[in-house]
Amino acid sequence: MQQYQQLIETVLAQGSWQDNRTGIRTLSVPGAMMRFDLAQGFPAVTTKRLAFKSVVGELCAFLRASRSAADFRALGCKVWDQNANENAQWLANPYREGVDDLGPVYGVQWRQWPGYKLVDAANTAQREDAYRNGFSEVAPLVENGVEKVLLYKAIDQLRECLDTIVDNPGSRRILFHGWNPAVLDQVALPACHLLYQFIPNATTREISLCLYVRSNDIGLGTPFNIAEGAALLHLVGRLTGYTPRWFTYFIGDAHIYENHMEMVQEQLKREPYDAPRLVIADRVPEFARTGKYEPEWLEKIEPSDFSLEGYRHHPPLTAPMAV
Ligand code: UFP
Repeated sequence: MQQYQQLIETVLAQGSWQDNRTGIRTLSVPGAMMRFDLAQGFPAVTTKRLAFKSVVGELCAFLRASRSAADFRALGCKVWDQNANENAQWLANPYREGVDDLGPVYGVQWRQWPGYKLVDAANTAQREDAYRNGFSEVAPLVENGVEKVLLYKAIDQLRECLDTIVDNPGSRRILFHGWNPAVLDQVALPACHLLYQFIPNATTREISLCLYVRSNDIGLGTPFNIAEGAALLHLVGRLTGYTPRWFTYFIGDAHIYENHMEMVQEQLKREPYDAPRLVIADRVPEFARTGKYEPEWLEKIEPSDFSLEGYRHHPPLTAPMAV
């Protein structure tokens, strides 16, 4: 995780102060990248303690398409409580469905992206094709005097990625997106980590991930998001028969909050330790060994199925999260 320290140094050296909606200024750099070789270990921050249980709890909640902070808490992740119940703008949002509701955040888009198609009612070839692909009819309607049918499908983008990794690993279209413009006004927080592209290689049997994060809080968010993306890549590799390899992490707005300066400065003084190893429990089927493809494990996986082996870290550091 020397790269994390380098990122902090880059922002300290090249960043500009910026105001933002939280009221806490940030030192920001537009555009940054880190690339981790997972064959060398798991990219857990070692210059402070990584909240690993919270990371894998959140990941499990996303995989189950949760939209309630209560579900996240039940899985061991409390980071959503403030977003759900303390942000005045969200509390006043007409789409909010009560205490703990977050709206259709991350996992809802990953697993149940609301997909619509409008086809001519008379075009049976199009309608039948859509039905074969899992769309169903919502309503007939008339557009410019032409009779149409509105079709709907909750698209399981992540499941479709896994299917493609197994069936067509040469594809360069294996990605899922968390940024759904139609629901930006309905969520407690628009997606920060939002574009995930898997790149399997059928020759080496390795799988890599490119992740794009539009806005990243380097003090608190980045170590969390790196660990979560890497854990997801490990899980996807396990279920599809590939060894996790390169994890490339792109940031749009890379920023350090003013009240996190002490925390990041302290981390620069600390010498990073060797990376730990991520272990996924034996009960989660290893496609490469069993030959059985069982994508339903995406919903069944529990935080306790993930553990870090040999995780040595410096004492914990904390700072307030900007909401
Ligand atoms: N943030 C992260 N990672 C996340 C997440 C939020 O770094 O996974 F959900 C931070 C980035 C930013 C703030 O500081 O939360 C989101 O604010 P905005 O939507 O204004 O970019």
